[in-house]
Amino acid sequence: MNPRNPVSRRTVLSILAAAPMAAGCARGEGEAERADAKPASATDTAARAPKKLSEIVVGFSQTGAESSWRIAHGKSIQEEAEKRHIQLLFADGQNVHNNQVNAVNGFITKGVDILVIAPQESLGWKPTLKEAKRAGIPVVLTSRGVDAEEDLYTTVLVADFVWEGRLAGEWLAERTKGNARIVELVGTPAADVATMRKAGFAEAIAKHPDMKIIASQSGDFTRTKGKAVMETLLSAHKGEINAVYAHNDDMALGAIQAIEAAGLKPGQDILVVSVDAVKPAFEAMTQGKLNATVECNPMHGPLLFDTIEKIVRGEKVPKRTIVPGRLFEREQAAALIDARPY
Ligand code: GYE
Repeated sequence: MNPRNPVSRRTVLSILAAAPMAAGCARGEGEAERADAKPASATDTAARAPKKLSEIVVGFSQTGAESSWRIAHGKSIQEEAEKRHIQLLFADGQNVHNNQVNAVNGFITKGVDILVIAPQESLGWKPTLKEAKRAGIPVVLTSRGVDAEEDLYTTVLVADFVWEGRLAGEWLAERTKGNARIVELVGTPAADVATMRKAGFAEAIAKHPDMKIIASQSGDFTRTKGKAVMETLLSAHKGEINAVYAHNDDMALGAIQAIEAAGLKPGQDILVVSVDAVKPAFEAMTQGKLNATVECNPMHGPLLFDTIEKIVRGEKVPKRTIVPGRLFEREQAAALIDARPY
């Protein structure tokens, strides 16, 4: 917490000052952020420039702490807020959608200046987003999107999740010469990222008639569930499985434990490919247990606060920013592991 900005006094100021900013944002939003739209008019900009950046309060609702990716994401945002002396109120949703909705509603009542939401689930946000819009509080989505009209939020910072799934599928097709019996460990099913990583992978393997998903189950993006699901599937499909596609590294790492416990060699008897490229995945790659991972960069802090600063200054921001990634194979891991930032 920034000692120069005690919440109690600031909250009152925020509520008073949020109104003009809100009116400007609510009006300009949908159009102002599109690349082809005209920038907000001078009047709009003036109307919504009420404060110094050091005076704003950002309310951040995080999904929870399900994965190494998520920890790095939250840390990047908190560190960047501190660096810029911007007050950040942090609410840990503990991976429960309603906790997040309640936290965000609380932030709106408090009168924060900006809402940052990393939504656990994509559905069920419309009433809260409408309320934020009515109160004139800009909403920045990070790490996942929501299923709601575009004018209900200002901008979204994500990766191309369909592309990630497709890349994992294409890699597996190449490695297995189009012949694989695959277990898919799905992320949180109500999250857009899981749907999209599933769709991209399905699209890539559809071109190969001998690539079959023999089981597709959710491990909720956690290592514990990834391991438990893999244990069950290994005994249900004894001797059949020769590849795992996990929607994140944590579930892949759990699956690797289950494969070893079953007396098999992950990375050899069963190929494992996942998404995120966190440091523990690089460790598994150096040990030969994970074959490949598609990078999904969690370091959203600098981009997020650049975006917030633009919004506060009344500048145009794109409706969607795609954070780029790439695929890493285990052969590259040893040379790169020390430089991995997360
Ligand atoms: O890949 C996974 C996390 O939303 C992009 O959520 C994020 C995903 C990430 O728990 O590890």
